[in-house]
Amino acid sequence: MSERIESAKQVLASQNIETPSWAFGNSGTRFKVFAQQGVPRDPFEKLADAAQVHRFTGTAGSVALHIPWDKVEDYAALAAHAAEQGVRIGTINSNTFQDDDFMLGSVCHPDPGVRRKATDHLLECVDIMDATGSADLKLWFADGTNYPGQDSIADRQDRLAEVLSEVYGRLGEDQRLLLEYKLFEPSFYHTDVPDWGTAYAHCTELGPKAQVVIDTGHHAPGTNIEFIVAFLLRQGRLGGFDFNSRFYADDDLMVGSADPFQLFRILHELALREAIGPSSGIAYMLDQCHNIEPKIPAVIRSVMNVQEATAKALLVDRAALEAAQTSGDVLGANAVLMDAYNTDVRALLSDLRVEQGLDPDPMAAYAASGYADDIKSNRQGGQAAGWGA
Ligand code: LRH
Ligand code: MN
Repeated sequence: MSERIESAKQVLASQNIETPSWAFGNSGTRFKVFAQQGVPRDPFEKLADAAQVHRFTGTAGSVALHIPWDKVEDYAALAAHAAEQGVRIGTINSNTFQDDDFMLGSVCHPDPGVRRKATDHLLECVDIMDATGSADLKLWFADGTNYPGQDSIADRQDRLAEVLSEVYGRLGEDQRLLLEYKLFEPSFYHTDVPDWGTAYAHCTELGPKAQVVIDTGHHAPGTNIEFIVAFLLRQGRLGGFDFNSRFYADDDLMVGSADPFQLFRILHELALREAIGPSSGIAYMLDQCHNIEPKIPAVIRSVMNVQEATAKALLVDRAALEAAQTSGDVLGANAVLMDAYNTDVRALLSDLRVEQGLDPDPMAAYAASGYADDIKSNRQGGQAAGWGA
């Protein structure tokens, strides 16, 4: 066991969980956005808040941006600011779901002029990647229909493929396109990229620089997400995760808060294939909204939840598991996994943090830092950041 603990610590020390700039801004539901005090007013302040998560966890060294929510005059200056804060700019997220012209779709819209507008936004996002040094462009499309007959499902796939091919052609040597799927919302009859199969098919059609992103909140209830993980890993098409959790739909709650066992099962499939560390090429990202809870502590807690699930997955006795699996020992195999899941890894992670020169308790350390009070008192005036929906 001690050997497994030491190798687990090495992998955990290499883990990076990318935080989303929009998690630090105001967010809510169609019913209400409850504004919070001290919320960032621009991308520079969002990066400063994200840097606090890295400061206390040591595991959140990159921050995903969302365009235009994080639009600035000088992206190189923003990247320099990130470096000063001890983090770097990661994935660039496009947004073709808030412009009035995109009511009937963006890249799948019947009107070629609207598709052109959407495509130009995606190409602008690649220009921003060149300026920030980002490798990944993440594409999620709200595109779909609300009523049967509203549009041709097949024609929309042709339109999507055409746009994706143009954007793919624009990517630089070391850049990737990450395609995210979602079952429904805001479209309620069909969504043009509704599931992993559709995303996978478009990615294989495009080429090796196109990979699939799994947002853990984007599946039908009861979906076995770890199967999708194992399948895409085997195909070499798993580009990344948008981690969050949900009880019902795309609730965007803290990862691991609704179903920590599911998160463990997902990390188990990744650990089995040594696909945890940065060398795996898998972008581990959070995609969450903290509608009623304080935002920076919520992101710190989320990073810790991923670390705990990862640590448990790395403690699985692989030899015993394989022996039980090959001998058809159903209960034995399940017991090996449950032993790891039922292992309390909090002491292991506290020790690791101390070895990394960090406070063993990131939540308490952040609370004691006084940062929360500072931003409440210093961030007076200006427009608090949000989704601007
Ligand atoms: C869509 C989504 C997508 C983002 C948005 C913030 O539901 O998961 O990843 O662009 O949330
Ligand atoms: Mn997402």
